[in-house]
Amino acid sequence: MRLLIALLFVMAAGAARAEDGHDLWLRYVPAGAPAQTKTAARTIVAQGHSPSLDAAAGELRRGLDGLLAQTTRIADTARDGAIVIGTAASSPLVASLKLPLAKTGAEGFVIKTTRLNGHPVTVIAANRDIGVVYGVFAYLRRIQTGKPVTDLNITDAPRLMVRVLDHWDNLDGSIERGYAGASLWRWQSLPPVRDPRYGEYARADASVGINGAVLNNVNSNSQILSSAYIEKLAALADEFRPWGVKVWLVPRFTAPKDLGGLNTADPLDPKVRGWWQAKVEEIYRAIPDFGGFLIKANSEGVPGPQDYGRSHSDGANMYADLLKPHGGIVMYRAFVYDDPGKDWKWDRAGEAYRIITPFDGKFRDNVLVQEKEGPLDFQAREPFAPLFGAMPHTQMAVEFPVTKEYTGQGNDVAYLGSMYEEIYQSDTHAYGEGSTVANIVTGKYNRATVLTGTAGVSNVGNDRNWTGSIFNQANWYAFGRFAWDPDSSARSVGEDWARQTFGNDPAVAPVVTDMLMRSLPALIDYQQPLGLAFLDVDDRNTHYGPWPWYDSAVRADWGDVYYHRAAADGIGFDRSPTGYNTVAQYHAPLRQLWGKPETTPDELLLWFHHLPWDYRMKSGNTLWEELQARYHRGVSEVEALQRSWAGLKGKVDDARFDAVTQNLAMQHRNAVWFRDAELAYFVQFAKRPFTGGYKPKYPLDYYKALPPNAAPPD
Ligand code: GCW
Repeated sequence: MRLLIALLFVMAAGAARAEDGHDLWLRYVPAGAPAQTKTAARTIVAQGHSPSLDAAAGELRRGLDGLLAQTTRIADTARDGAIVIGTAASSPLVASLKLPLAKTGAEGFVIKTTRLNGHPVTVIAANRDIGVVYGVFAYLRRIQTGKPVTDLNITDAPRLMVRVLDHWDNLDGSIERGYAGASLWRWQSLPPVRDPRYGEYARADASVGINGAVLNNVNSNSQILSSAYIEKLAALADEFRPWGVKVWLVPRFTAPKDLGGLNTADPLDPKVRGWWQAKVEEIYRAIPDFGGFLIKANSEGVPGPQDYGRSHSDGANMYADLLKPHGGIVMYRAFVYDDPGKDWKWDRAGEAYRIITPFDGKFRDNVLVQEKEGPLDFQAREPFAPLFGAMPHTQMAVEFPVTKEYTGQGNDVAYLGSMYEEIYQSDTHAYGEGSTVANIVTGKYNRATVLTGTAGVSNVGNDRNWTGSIFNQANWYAFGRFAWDPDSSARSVGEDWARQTFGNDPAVAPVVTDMLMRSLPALIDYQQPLGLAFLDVDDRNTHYGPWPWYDSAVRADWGDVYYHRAAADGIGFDRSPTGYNTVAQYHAPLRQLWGKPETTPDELLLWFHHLPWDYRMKSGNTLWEELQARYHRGVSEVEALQRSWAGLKGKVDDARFDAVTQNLAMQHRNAVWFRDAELAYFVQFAKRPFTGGYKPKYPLDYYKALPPNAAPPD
């Protein structure tokens, strides 16, 4: 009876609290899995203390209390059903068990059901304290997702070492390409004021295995390296540390001039090196476990070594040498491209390959060369970047978008887990069949690999729900899960997110999972079908909404017309041997397959080819008909998402239900806007009738007159 009353109380409290998304996927409400209640423990045995071990014990207690509607106590002796957590060093009980910890490295863990002094127990153990934190999150995830917690024998460890979220946060609190409010970092009140969200943020990162945060924009400001800021960074590092999240920075190449008063920033100048050395030492005095530097240089106007006649490897290696004695790492971005026509051999999509491949094998062993997932710039769909298959002696890392600059921003449902899977599973053929991007970045082919990693461009801001919308949380979640295991499946990661976020109701989680899986293909269809790209660039640089007519950027390759090349003779960008031949950067057989329209998948057709409007597609449609069909499919898929979600009314709390309903209504308008404005524009060149009685809702001039940043028209 007492139990029943307690249960009812907890359930009522759960129902009454506002579901505003702030809890993310760490919603510890009764999991709706009665069998679990019988098996999970009421006692946590935690011997030894450290910030991470205490965080792990606290998290486990919070999780069990919430999920199982119980009161868990923390003890230091085992009893029946207890959960024993710790490392061999922290816990004599853990040390007394023969656990397969050898395979779990510095961050992995073991979860094992066993007996201890005659008592049946579950052990969550690791070599280091942070592994215990990850093990606890993995255990709680099992309960949250309705998986059994009996008879466990799990060993798990991350397959990439560096798993950072890259925040494009400016020091004035704004976020470049951020759609979830302002920066979480309140620079002015640091270090004395420790906003609780700093720790909450790091906890969420840890729950999906993210172990670093790059705190400032890649378009950086030297001030972050000033002594005043280093104190602030140290305060943040303190708040993150229990959760295993290291602080990283983007140094501005010209800081020795901007802050140090030197007259050069030449990386080979001893004075410049000396300045950086002192700075690095100052950082490590304040933050002994500082992660390292992530660097954008000589790209889009950001200064770099080439300004002093030095190379990318000169720049990267200067930092790498200075960080090395402290265990620090350099992530050097390959997102570099020059002015159009200057030295271009291929088009802009060929620039990273042209500029970076000469440096293969020239970077220090604490450098990761970080390339965006595709060769251009975070478009909803791109082929994988050919650089991944062209750097056999370099430790490569993928940079993924988590923020949705080109994929619906704060509003549209677009699950990027699908992109992460597609890219990681892409076969580069660089080392024979099966040379997937996942295999390359985990070091399968490069014997010299001592370092692996990935970076995701963060979508986190100070919005109550962290990411601007509920569904955008899934991308933060998926980035972490794929960083932990690049061979993850988008569907199963998505399903975990759905269950953790909305519960295990069989009428809800599968519907949400299905929505996730349909969402990115839908967005691609209504926004950039058949391999088109950059149809959303406008003169305010907002990247939301269709602006296919835009051709007045300061550089042609910063406009839309340059990319789609719609004209009387057809549409698409010719990267085949008859055009820019950028396809030659891919290994056989892709180079040959993608070099010809007949053997190029529809998804990438207009990425690699410029084709006549009457080109006959595999479907039997002409290109003009197929283009329309894709736009229509995109719109109807959004309608399907709306219907799926509407069916969850009453099964999902009202607040989150209403919020997502509104997102979908706007997404539908956005999809119609893209379809109608782009087809109204393209028909001028196609000069062929629309099919099936379709007509864009408004004339082209209406769309052209809309101000950038307009809400999608009704
Ligand atoms: O996609 C472009 C963005 C820029 C960004 C740049 C980069 C931070 O429009 O806002 O700059 O990529 O990745 O460096």
